[in-house]
Amino acid sequence: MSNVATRPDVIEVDSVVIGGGFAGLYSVHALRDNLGLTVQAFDNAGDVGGTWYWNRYPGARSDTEVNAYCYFFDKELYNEWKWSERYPRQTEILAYLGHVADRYDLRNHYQFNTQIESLVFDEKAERWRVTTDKGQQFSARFLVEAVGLLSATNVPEFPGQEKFGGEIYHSARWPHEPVDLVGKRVGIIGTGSSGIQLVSEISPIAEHLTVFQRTAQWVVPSRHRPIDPGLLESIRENYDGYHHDLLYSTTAFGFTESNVSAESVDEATRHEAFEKVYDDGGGFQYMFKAFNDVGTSLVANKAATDVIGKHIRETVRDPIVAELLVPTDLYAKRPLCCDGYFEAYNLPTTTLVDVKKTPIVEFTEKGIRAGDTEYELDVIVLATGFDAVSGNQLRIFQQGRNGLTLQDKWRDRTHAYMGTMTADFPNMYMVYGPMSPFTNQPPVHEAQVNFITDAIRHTIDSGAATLEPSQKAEEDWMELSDSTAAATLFPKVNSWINGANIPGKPVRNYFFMGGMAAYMDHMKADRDTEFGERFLLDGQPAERVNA
Ligand code: NA7
Repeated sequence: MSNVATRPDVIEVDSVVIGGGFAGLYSVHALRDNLGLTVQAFDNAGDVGGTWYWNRYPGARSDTEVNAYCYFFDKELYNEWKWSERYPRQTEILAYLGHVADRYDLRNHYQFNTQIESLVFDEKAERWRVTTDKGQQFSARFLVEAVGLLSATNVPEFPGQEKFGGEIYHSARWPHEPVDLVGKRVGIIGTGSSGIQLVSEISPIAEHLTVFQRTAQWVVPSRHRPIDPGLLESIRENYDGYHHDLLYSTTAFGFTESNVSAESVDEATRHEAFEKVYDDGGGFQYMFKAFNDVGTSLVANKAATDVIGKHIRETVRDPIVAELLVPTDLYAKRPLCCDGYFEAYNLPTTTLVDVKKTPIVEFTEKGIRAGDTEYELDVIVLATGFDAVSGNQLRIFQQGRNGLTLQDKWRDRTHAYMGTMTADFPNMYMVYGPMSPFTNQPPVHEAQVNFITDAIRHTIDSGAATLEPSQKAEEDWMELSDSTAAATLFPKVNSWINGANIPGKPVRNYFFMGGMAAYMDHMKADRDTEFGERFLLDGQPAERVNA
């Protein structure tokens, strides 16, 4: 399966790719087939799949409609793979990524079960020295870090954790062997995307489910259903047009986004429009399909949450529980959807614990003590999320020019150009690094890998050894990204989007919130100027090198 290096010395390759998810697999394909480079790829998982390799928890599925949650680089692939549901389960997405790895012969490039420990730029050789946890050393001219937006797990330590006599699992490190939860007393900590899917799936089978909620979430139904064959047919007929429209939208979710402001219509019209998208299901759809200003206008945001709040109160029979489930903050986190989530609280076997009022004091031998009450449990599930965006990158020691480490450079905040590069780290590329557009993932991964491929091709064609963004380009991109984020309501709410979920992490903007279409235009501008204005070749302004 892998080409594990057996020689003790340094192995020279053209490029190293880190990650075997959507982004990594396509990176290997593009570097090898579009640029003709030799590629050594790594993943710390046992196989391809990225986030879908790890997130095997009960109920795990994509909450993006699958017609936009897939690759587009090969129309034949798009047409031949048959998805079964509007929002596919983890098993189906993992099978798809396995199919892609086989179809394009990508697995052979990977060395699995391997953690990259350090990436050090050798300024003399103008190459990256890559060290693995197996003690191997590789030397590569180009690096592509496709390490995942939501991959480094957040595992809070609760007092007494070691005393607990039952099983503890993190949602994103779920075992490969079946975990039997039937008839068990299960506790779930966390009510983000993972937690709500777990609640919905586990509540009917557990003897008792106790949900430890710190912050309530605005959740709308997903409305799972088979894929509309008419939709797929229409995409097939207009494949390029559909893909173009997907990329030239705000969120790249593949549905028609509204261009109407909620503020421009009366209250009844607003209400009716939100009810309609609520009925059709989908989190991003709810936020972007009815109106274009839910994420930016307090009026629109309030109208959106009034409708969700009404539905929570109608669904949950116990009014005290219902009130606990209605959030008090703005609707400005990653929008969530899940079928059957609020209904789970009507089961006599589900208990909701508000850990803001009665904090988790400790894990005991028998369960969890929150406030004065001990909840007896057989299994505890930590659905506590991720050190998002920069977490996985910063877990690898990385050193660019002049001994500058990424750990130092990003200490106060992440600095990056277009989510794909960072100044002083030549020939180092990231897929969905910091300051990427806040969108559906697979389409932006492909677009970024194509951009990276063009940048590498330009470097090679120029006869230069290295390319990197200038400090000025990076500062400008940071400023632009910050201004797009400041125009939204997202900075006003704590979540992984702004780093607030991880103690000690800088609470800053980590995204370009200007939309996918604007992002595409920025990539085009760099291509049109042949990576001239905002880049350094061999450490010099590109215009000077080209002259
Ligand atoms: P999220 O969305 O970050 O949710 C994590 C949840 O865990 C959230 O409800 C947190 O409460 C809760 N949490 C975290 N730490 C604690 C502690 N110490 N005590 C109690 N509760 C805690 O992660 P997910 O895995 O659900 O989803 C992440 C993304 O993956 C998702 O948005 C999709 O894009 C895919 P809090 O809200 O911080 O009060």
